[in-house]
Amino acid sequence: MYKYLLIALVILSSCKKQEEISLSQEINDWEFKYEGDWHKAIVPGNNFSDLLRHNFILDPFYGTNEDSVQWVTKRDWLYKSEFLATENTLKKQNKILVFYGLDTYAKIFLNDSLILVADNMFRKWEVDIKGLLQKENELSIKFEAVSEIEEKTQADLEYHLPGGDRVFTRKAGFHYGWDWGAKIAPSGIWRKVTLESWGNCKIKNVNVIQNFLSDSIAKLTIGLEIESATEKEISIQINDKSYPHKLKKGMQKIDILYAIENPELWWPNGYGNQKLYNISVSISDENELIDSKTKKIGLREIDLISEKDSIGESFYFKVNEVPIFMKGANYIPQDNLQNRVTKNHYRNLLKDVKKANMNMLRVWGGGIYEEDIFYNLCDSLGILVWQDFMFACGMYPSDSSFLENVKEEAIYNVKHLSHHPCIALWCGNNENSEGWHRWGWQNEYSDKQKEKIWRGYQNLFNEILPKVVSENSQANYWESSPKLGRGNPKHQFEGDAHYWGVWHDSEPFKNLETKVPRFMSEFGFQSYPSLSTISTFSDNFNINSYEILNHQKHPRGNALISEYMEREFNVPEDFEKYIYCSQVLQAEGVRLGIEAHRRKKPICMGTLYWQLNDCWPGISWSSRDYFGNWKALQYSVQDAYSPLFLSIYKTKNGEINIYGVSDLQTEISDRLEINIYNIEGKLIRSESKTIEIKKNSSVLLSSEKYNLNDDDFIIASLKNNKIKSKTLFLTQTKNIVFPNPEITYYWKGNKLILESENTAFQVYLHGIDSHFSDNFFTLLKGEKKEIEVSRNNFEKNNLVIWSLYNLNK
Ligand code: BMA
Repeated sequence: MYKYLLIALVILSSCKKQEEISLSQEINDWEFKYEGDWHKAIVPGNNFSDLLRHNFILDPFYGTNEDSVQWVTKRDWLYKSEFLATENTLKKQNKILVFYGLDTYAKIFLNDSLILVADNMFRKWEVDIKGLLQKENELSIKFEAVSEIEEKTQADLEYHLPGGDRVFTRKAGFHYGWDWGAKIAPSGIWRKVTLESWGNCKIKNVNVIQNFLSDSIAKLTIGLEIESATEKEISIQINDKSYPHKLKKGMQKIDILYAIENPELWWPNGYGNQKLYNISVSISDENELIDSKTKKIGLREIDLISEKDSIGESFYFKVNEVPIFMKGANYIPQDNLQNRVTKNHYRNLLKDVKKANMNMLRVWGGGIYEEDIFYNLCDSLGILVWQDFMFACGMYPSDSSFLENVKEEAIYNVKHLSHHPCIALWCGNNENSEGWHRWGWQNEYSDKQKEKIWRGYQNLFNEILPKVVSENSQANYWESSPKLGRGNPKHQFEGDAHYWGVWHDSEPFKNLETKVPRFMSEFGFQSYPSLSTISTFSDNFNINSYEILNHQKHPRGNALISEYMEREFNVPEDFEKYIYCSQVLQAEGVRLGIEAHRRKKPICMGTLYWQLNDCWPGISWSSRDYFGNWKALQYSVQDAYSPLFLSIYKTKNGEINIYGVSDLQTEISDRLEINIYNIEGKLIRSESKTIEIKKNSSVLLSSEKYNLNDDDFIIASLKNNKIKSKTLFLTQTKNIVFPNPEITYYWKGNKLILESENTAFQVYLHGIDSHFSDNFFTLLKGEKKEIEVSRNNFEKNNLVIWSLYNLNK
């Protein structure tokens, strides 16, 4: 059935001569099949989501269903849609179909003519359909089974490449399964499709270059790419300024100088406002609008400072001349089925990122170049983006067609994102270089093969990609994260580092205090998500049940969690207490690392823990689970990333050191208070002194040896700024006998007021489906604490309150 575009026409662009019609779900019926009958489909989307909607497959996230859906990936899939073109469109001189995302090997037919063969999910494809568009049209797409094409490609190569067959396909790496995610590799039309038509002239691209920036003026070059079928006089309008111009025939680049007086700068979160300016460009002839485009930009300078120094080689970012300590996390895609990630998912996630005092996310190279909304929100919230190109943990082909394909992908994505003030860095790949040099990958190759593979690497990551970045943006480029693997002792002194001695090598958390690199771009520890999240995929609450084991994708994951847990805690037998304990373990372990990194400023200038989020409800390194629930780590990070911060720890020699760490741009003076309590919560010693913390610095405020019992605990605070350190214990939790805290509470509307008879540690509010403004906190004897409880529909009586007392009793 044709949908009458004449009636339901959605004209996305605002001008008269230019028309952009969505062929995605808003107006078009799509159908899909792999054999037999056609069934309704939703575009943008993918085969898994369409199959799920018809109940043709079981929920792949549930139980062990993941195994039962693997056949989907091994089939070819067909999608089709019939649509009518309007008289208006047909009359236009130029008509193209634009596919913003095809996953992955696709043959596209319009009215039975093959118009495109696509082979890269990260590219935008434009196809000229001038002679082919009719009134009634059928668009059909055949997605070929990825595995078959990969096998064929492999057969032509004399050796296997590290990373496996996935490296042949320009498709999200995590679709093939990762150590935190399921193997669910969808195919389909994953981004929108449009039919664009225009007369004889069109703006193809607008690029904004910042030539000069001072308090009084920002000098920009607005670069326009215009395609015109004829020579003609036009007027170019940039915001409220007009420029007459004579167009040539064909594609042309036009550079126009443009200035903004008294500019307001764009700053990362915590350093100032995120002022954004609209650059609206339009072209018209004889007073009629031909085409227009708007870019939202921010005025800022971001430099990656990587210079030899007395320690090794620095790695830090300067924004508007201010060296900025980066506080953040590694980000992965939010779902295997990207169509399920709504605008609200992006808003909620990035709101939480800002709330956690972060200023940087790393978009990791085994995922996707994110949706526009992601970067728009990062722009407006002040979250800098470390953007990996989509290459991770492998070596990639080096034949010319692969490289050409990748080059086009890079050009499109770099251009597409270049105006975003949030983009701080383009990074070539994740761990390919480390893998090649340190993971034994080279062992299986002859010298000639090794040379060929390494030359391919060099060509891609040291020539093609940096060239694309410098030709199409003003962003910084970095070849690989990390610069050096942890097998190379220099990793601690040069560039960025991934420190996985803690976790992969079972090293104690304490090692994070000594192995501090120049910039920690990855480190982390796993935990279980909450019981409510686990309940979505299993009702078999046992860490060794098939369902739960299937949601742990790291081969030694559960064993490592238990091993570390035994070091610190009396491992609980009760399943839910085990979850709680795993979260506290993760939160304290990662926090210890973050604090050490921040204390070492300016030698270390950033910490991005692995990993912020999940793509399914699994057991992983995330601080925020698939459903957006905060694990203990998310709360501890929010605190450990505070701009003004007290870090307390016990040195090897037994001193209690207290550092003041400030990301503020003004000096502060305050009174440091050090309170020591016994385990009953009685204050046994208190001292205070006046301190000063210089702007943007880290300083040792106090270093004392105290004669204390093992189960005493210490809290430091800054009186005027109302900053509190974490609660420092002097021994492992398992050695402490906690008194029953006897917490009482009452509700004041949606506010929860708590009070404790004795001191309670890691107070864990749960049992109701809600979000707590604070959780996993210390509640001192007699202290009253008010907690905001958001989300309305919860049963107040179901609230359960635990603390470390519940683990040890
Ligand atoms: C890092 C990442 C991922 C991986 C994580 C946890 O090195 O780059 O490849 O998921 O470690 O093992």
